[in-house]
Amino acid sequence: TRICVLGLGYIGLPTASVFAANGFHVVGVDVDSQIVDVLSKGQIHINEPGLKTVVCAAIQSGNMLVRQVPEQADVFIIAVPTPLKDDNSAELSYVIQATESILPFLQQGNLVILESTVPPRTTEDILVPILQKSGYKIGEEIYLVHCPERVLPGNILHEFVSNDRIIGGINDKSSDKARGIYEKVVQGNLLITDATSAEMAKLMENTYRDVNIALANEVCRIAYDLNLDALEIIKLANMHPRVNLHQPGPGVGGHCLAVDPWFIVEKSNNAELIRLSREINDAMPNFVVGLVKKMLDQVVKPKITVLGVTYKGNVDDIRESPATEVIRKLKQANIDVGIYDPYVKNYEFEVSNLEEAFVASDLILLLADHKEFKYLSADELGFLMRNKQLFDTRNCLNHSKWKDAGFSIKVLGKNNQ
Ligand code: SAJ
Repeated sequence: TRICVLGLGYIGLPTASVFAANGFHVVGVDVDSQIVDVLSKGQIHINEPGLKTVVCAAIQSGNMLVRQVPEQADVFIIAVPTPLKDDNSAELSYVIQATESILPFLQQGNLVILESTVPPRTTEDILVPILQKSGYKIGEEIYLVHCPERVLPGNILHEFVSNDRIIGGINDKSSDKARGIYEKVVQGNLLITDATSAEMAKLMENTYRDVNIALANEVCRIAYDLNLDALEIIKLANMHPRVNLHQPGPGVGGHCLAVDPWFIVEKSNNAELIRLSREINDAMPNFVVGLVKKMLDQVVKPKITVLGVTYKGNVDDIRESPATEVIRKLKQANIDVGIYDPYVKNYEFEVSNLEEAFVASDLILLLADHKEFKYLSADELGFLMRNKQLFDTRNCLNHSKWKDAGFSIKVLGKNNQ
């Protein structure tokens, strides 16, 4: 079986290489010539545990080719980005372009799989009409499913294989065809439904998490009003067998939770809690900046060291990262900011080396919980600083170590320290 994967990003690249590693002949397609160049040389443009090995093996075995334009295949998998437009609606142009790009190569019996996350009804209302232009009967001669990805960045390869997978066909024949492909590589259950239910179920997974984090962030803010420790309260409440509050943080980022709930808001006026949760989470960077300003109100010309700018720990992805908003607001307040992040090279702000980021600093502001930060030397870094203050918004460092080095410690949510 020959598979053509369109889009070689965080989802498309693991998908293409895992299928290739399982014996499928895969053509990976990306419109970006730089990505095609890098992959052809056996390098990868994404930092994801284990991915380089699988991609190299796939390319060296000859099972995976990388191209800038699609080719004929039995199965086409569309895994291109669906970003948010300024008006908070879905930017579907990449999905539309990718679908149109396969039209000249479609043959009777082909299966088209949309993996990109999309607003409900996109498969039925947008993909079906585009594919009809091929002249084939969609559902009878060309099969079509929405099969949303569910993998967690940082653990993609494991989750790709072991998670259950939703397969939403535009008809039963389409779902059957897709099941035949995924059962070759997925060990989890394959859950068959219709395309629109699959779209909505995917969006609800990330919305559930976003709403739950908004609740945790609200507890965090209430705790500041009441002089309480929100983290302790969440921990205690979670001892109840049916309660699972998530953790507060400096905001919710990434290409999924910060984006997907809007795809529901776009389609229904009844998505009130969903919209409010987005707004609560989007307000967290400003809340954190307010706390930082209080910590520095005695300091003339303050400098802050930001540790970690990615949207969460142990990934290199800066899309929708709350750190960007925090840094922008700090700079607007004329606060000097030194940034250290071992995962990030290209960023809209300058990322320094460790020493530059810490020298003459008045406060360490930890925004992403990279595992490497646990091993930083509190003594040596404290020696470089002007004032020894630490604000840990992820509650991830060993605070007694920093305290012993003379730091005063604040943790987001613990207002009664
Ligand atoms: N976050 C908190 N508090 C928490 C958990 C997370 O503030 O208790 C923040 C993180 O710091 C980050 C954001 O939320 O900024 C999102 O991180 P995440 O680890 O929750 O999720 P993602 O965006 O990396 O991946 C999610 C996953 N969805 C769910 O767990 C329901 C993943 O399975 C999806 O495949 C992925 O979205 C996707 O691509 O849709």
